Amino acid sequence: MSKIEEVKAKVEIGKSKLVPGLVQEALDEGNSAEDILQAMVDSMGVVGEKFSRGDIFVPEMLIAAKAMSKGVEVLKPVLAGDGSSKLGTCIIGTVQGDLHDIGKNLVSLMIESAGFDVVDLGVDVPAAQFVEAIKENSNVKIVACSGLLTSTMPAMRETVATLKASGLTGFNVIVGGAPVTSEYAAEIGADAFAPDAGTAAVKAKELATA
Ligand code: B1M
Repeated sequence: MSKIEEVKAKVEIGKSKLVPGLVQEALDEGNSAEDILQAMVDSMGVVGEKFSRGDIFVPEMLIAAKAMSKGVEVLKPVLAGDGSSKLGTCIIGTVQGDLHDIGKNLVSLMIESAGFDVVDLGVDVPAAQFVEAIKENSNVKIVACSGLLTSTMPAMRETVATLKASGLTGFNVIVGGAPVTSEYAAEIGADAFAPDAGTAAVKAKELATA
């Protein structure tokens, strides 16, 4: 089994103590950070499928998520650019009712690498808190909303509506997360949709420099 396959297998079964070392070994073997990250994202896909089938339950999903987060920590310095060009501030959070943060954290990392100062509001963020954060921080150019559950898509809609109705200007809203589509993003009035963290960073840069 290759190192990268080992990473994938150990994330799936939530071996958070082993994963960081394996990720480092996979890097040392010459695998790219992007390929290792993709292997871990694939693991979470498998975990999700097992959960859907009823083969595993929430605690197993949680430990797999923890293992992936530990692996991402090792990749962070490799994935992150120097972030030297300053494009403004990005407020990011997972919408209200939703506790998933791995995708949001990756988006945060990539947007920071693209040159933004990132203010991460965490998970389960009410619409009003996004608005407050824009008021409390200077030069906010991007508000990034993540959501992983179909049941929290209405919260994403409410967040975008609240941001647009706030009277505040000078920023664009990017939305994303597994159940979100470009059609849905357009329907709820978001300025952009991104299917993955890398694209979110590209769109954020495009919007902030347009
Ligand atoms: Co959750 N969960 N979960 N879960 N969980 C899913 C999402 C699910 C698809 C699993 C399944 O059934 N197959 C399912 C949702 C079904 C649906 O709504 N359609 C589900 C469910 C049902 C639940 C609970 C309701 C389970 C329960 O309690 N019965 C519960 C809800 C809790 C809540 O949020 N209120 C729950 C809980 C959890 C844990 C807490 C145990 C844990 C999360 C831990 C954590 O995040 N710290 C967890 C996990 C780990 C998952 C799966 C297995 C993995 C998610 C993940 O991290 N993926 C997930 C199955 C799956 O995704 N296939 C599942 C890896 C990550 C890199 O991908 O977050 O999609 P993702 O991010 C991607 C893109 O979506 C995108 O970029 C990233 C890649 O570059 N992206 C953006 C994300 N945000 C973006 C924002 C952007 C742009 C792109 O712009 C701003």
